[in-house]
Amino acid sequence: MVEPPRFAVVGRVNKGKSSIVATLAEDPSVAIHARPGTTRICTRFPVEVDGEVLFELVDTPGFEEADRALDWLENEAGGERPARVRALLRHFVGTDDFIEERTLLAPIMDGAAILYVVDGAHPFRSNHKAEMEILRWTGRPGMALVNRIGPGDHTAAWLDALRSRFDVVRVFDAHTADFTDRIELLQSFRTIDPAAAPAIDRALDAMHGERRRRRAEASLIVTDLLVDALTLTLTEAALDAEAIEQRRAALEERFHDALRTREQDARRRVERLYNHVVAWAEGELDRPVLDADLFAERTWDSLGLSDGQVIAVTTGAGAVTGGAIDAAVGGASFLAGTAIGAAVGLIGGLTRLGRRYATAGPTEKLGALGRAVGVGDTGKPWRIGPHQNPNFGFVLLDRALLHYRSVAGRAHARQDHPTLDAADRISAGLPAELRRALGGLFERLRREHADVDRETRQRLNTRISGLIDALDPAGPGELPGAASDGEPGV
Ligand SMILES: Nc1nc2c(ncn2[C@@H]2O[C@H](COP(=O)(O)OP(=O)(O)O)[C@@H](O)[C@H]2O)c(=O)[nH]1
Ligand SMILES: [Mg+2]
Repeated sequence: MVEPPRFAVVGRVNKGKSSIVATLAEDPSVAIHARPGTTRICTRFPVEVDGEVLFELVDTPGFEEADRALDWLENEAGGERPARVRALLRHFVGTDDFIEERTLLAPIMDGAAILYVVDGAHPFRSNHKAEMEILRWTGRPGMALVNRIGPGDHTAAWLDALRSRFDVVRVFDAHTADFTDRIELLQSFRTIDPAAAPAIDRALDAMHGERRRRRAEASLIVTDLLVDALTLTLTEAALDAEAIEQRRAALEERFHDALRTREQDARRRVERLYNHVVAWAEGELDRPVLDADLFAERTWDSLGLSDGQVIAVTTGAGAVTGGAIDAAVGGASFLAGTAIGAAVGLIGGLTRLGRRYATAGPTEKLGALGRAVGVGDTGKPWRIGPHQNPNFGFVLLDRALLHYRSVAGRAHARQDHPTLDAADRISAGLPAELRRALGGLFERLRREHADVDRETRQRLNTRISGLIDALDPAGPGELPGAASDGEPGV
């Protein structure tokens, strides 16, 4: 079996070495320090797929005394350059001299390739030359990465200085690098370390396979969420209509909470899939990762379909229309009945769609309020749900896709919280045919809520996986073109 290649990430303290390790290893547990740390040890981070180590990254302490170490190499040691570096490692064993240098050079002399990290936000200074020179003396293949921490930009000067000393020089941003950047970085190593090429090729294959597997898994998670949320019903004890009305707000909250929980669970699963689960500190896990709550008005104003598109989808699919007016609850966010019943017509439909997130059904329609399992008879339990708003599935889908895209494209070095790009109505930009297909499937789920057939689930998953593939920041595809069907966009 081929040894997995090893890369030692070296440079000065606080230049983003650990951040680069975190991003390349997809490991948010790498210690990243906002202030110069005093790590004096190397830590190895293996990159594995299916239990096989593909390559290994070594996080190292920063250079401290490069000038003096180079001076020693030049004047005190003898022999070939790599032999002199080895002599330095041996000579100071058990002393406090050159601890950082010896610690970071050890894995390199032991066969690791070099990833030299500099901060492009700060100027190149001649005292960096000693570090580069020592690394060159190791005789190991090396690549330099310019990572910018902060607003300054001295990248051009750095590139000049680095190109004369390293086989490959790249700009690599630990905070924004995505899967494609990581792949390209590995590919560069192929060219400078031919001995490692077969192992790197296998690593590249495995990483692509893993990325595909994750997309397929993410599609299933989002499909499950939609099926669960669109078919959700709760049962409330037998109460008379008056008692139900009094508890209306509480019931709605209970229903919404159950939906929120499902959404949160799906998000956690997607985050885990992409190794992001530990990025959120204890306690913060409960906080929605993307700002607005599922039932915040802001969410409904900026996601899902426009009212006009909803009408088109529902009429086109013969979906929510069709006479099931028995239990209209006026665009309410819960309870049985149709948000826009057959009799409602376009104008009424739009008015009702305005009430997207809160229950506002008139009291006289209370009979609909839970469409009791036995249609409102006292003495029988009430059924709450499924959610009747025809836009609900689209809002949920948009939120799931935005969350997925932000997680799948997120560098593991980042410690901030991702935010929702609320301006991005993904559903609204899909071709009308696709919107109608999705609307039809959503309606079918609502209708079959008690017993969803496999085929409906599979058809939904096919559509979702097309979207997931297209939205993978490192994925193979583009989203189907923007809507061009002349339907009202607002
Ligand atoms: N904005 C930004 N900050 C970064 C980047 N890389 C590292 N940092 C920050 O720089 C600081 C030092 O990073 P760290 O990886 O611990 O540096 P190390 O001492 O070289 O291992 C941390 O606060 C990081 O969050 C980057 O690409 N962009
Ligand atoms: Mg570090």
